[in-house]
Amino acid sequence: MKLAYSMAAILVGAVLALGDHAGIAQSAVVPACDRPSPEDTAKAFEWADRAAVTSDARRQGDQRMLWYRAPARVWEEALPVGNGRLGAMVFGGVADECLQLNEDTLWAGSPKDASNPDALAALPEVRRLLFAGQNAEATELAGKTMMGRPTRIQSYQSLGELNIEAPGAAGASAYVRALDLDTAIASVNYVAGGVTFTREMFTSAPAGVIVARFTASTPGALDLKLAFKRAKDARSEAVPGNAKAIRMTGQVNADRGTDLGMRFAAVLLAVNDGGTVSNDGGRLSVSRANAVTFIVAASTNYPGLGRGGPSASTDPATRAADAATRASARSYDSLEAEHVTDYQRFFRRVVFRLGLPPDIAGALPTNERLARFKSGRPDPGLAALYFNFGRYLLISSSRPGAMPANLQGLWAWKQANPWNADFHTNINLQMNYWPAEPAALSELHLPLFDLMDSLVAPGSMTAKTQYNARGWVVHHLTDAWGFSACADGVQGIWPMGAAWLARHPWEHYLFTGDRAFLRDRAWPLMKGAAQFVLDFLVEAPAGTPVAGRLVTNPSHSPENAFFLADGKTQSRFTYAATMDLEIIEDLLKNTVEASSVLGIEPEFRAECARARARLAPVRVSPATGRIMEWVEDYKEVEPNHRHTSHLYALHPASQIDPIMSPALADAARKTLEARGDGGTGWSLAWKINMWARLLDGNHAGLLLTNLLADKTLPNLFDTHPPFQIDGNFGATAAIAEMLLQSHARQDDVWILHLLPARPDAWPDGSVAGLRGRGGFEVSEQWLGGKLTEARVRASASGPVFVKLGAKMVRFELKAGQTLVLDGSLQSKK
Ligand code: FUC
Repeated sequence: MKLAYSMAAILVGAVLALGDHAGIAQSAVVPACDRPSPEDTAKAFEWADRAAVTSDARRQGDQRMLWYRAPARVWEEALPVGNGRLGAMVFGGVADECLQLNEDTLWAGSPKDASNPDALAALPEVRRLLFAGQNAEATELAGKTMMGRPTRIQSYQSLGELNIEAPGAAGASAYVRALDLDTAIASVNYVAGGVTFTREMFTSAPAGVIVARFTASTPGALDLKLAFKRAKDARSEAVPGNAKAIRMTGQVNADRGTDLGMRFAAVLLAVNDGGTVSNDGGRLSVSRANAVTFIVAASTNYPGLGRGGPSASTDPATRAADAATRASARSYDSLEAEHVTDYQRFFRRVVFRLGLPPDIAGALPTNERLARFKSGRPDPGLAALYFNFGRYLLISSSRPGAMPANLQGLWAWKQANPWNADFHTNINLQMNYWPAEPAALSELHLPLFDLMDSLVAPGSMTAKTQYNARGWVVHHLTDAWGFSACADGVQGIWPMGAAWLARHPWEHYLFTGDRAFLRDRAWPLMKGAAQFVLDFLVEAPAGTPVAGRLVTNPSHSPENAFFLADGKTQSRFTYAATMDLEIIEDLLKNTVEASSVLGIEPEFRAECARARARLAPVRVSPATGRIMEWVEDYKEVEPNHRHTSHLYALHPASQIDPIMSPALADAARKTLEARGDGGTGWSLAWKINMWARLLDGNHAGLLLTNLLADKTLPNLFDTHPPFQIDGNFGATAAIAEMLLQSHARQDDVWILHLLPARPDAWPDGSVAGLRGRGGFEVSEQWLGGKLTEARVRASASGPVFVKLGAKMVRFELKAGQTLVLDGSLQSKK
């Protein structure tokens, strides 16, 4: 068996020349996610059943259920529901239920070209100063000339709250609040005064509304009062002509009277079984009902990504009322059935369980389970729950046609949120989408591509104005309005956002084999991002460590700082930060390959290849044996800094790999060891992916333990702190990466690496439906630390390598065929 992959990178002394990887000709592959795989799903349910504890534990504490014995006291204990566009955080209060509401287009601000026209004239001098080691002078000049106008963006906003009073519910017992990840339904159950009360809440994507059903075991026992609330800019009122409806309407920044922003509306409509419903201005009262279904709809006059400012012709109140009225004409059962079917077509593609009975922890409420885990008691099922929750969150916050998942996904309770709940492009937005392909949620990647499409026009303007470059650029963050300039502080002069984002449509192609997508959507985005970097790269002058090679200037290693050679002066600003070179290497390699696959634009392909051959190399420090983060072996101001940017080549890219480039992988390991095992939630999540790529399951498992124990809120949201959803998504991708890897090829044939980084703490488990590059669907079962069965389903005919430990076997598969393997990689059929 050959251990070296054909695309091996070459290590020359301590210098990496990132190798020339032959282009592959992918045959037409049917998008994997469109195909249900009943056979594999059924198999996984069978495995799951064997591993289930008791029916009671499955119902309550299973790896697909979050549940609690008390209402949420704070937002971070509430449970999220969402349909990509509309979201709610369900608090579950007995006498005071609260649904905190979000609509994913509700942003403050408006579109403006923030490109700084002074930047271009200053650029040569900024570059000269940085090459000359005058970092402070360069920082000062760039700070004055290159920052966006304005420098700051405005925030994604909470829509408000729906408050529900339930008088007479005091003294409740048998309280259970839950979120069922298999149905995407949040529920509240309790007994008060001998009556059993139940609530079920979900956000339907097909109906476009939030649905809440309140029932009681005794007829006429429901007495409720409902009202919308928002801190400012809104008013609540009765809906004209409908006694069973109220609404809240408003406009962002209405209290300022200037810089008026988006208009928004939320409508609540009640459908009661028995009793009466009335409204008193903005308050809805339900009296003596047997059951009642509430429909909440919301809308804004956001015109869509890249379509300019708020639309004057859209009336959000009418739109919301129409959606609510349509849904209210349907029975609760039909809305629920439609919602569950819609949701499960995504969720049930992957079934993942860890552990065998008796799973004591699985029967505990989620907060108690988390506390038990924090105290050091093992609970592998918690990792499976976290993975399942991560998939739930992506299905709930990123649907085709909606906005992409932001820093908080969809759920944000303030009008000015931490980091504006924006789209940060120096790690966070990309991390949100890491699970999309491997965790079989490929279509949910599409909102990211919509955002990228919408950034091409403003990003091209910024590229031209600030750098006189072709293509499109995005710096370290963006918003709903196409912001592409430099934000916040000088760390915002980081023109690599588009170049990093461009690997996402390429990955979408690699997983799905969708050539039409590659040609029509991925290629223009990749080409534009590549054009920008080609024009931005400059030759490092004589006297620099990489003289004669192409480098970026100015440059940052997000958002880290170093000491200059004097050991005292701090700087962040530099040239040729390693991450830039790795991003560009990856982008140019992928662009060359994409143009070969499509058979188009040979001149541009050659231009990319020429630049790629001249790129400054990634280097290993002779002093520390680590991957150098900057062009010189600077000492870090904060050695445990949260960003591990200079290991981009290890993950998300794959130029560093323990098999194809062992020396570099060793340097990456030393780098990770020096960074330490702590960090913000997302930082831990990134490092778990990296340890998985280093095939070190136990170290990956250790960091996952740290994430669950230290950076996980009671509702399983990841915390930076505060709450930031990237860690949820990053760790979900990392768990997939621990179970299956597919980034490597040998002789242009994909390698499916089974259980590449399984920690010892996960001796038993099963996963069905993970996806591998090349259009494969993979299921695995293992017991006592040994693979017992694997199934590989191909979406196109052709060869594949399957690897387990040191063994690798080549198989020829036909489209639609499922290969069933035993624990020695022998075909069972
Ligand atoms: C990046 C990180 C911060 C934070 C912010 C939203 O810039 O460096 O830690 O996560 O994004």
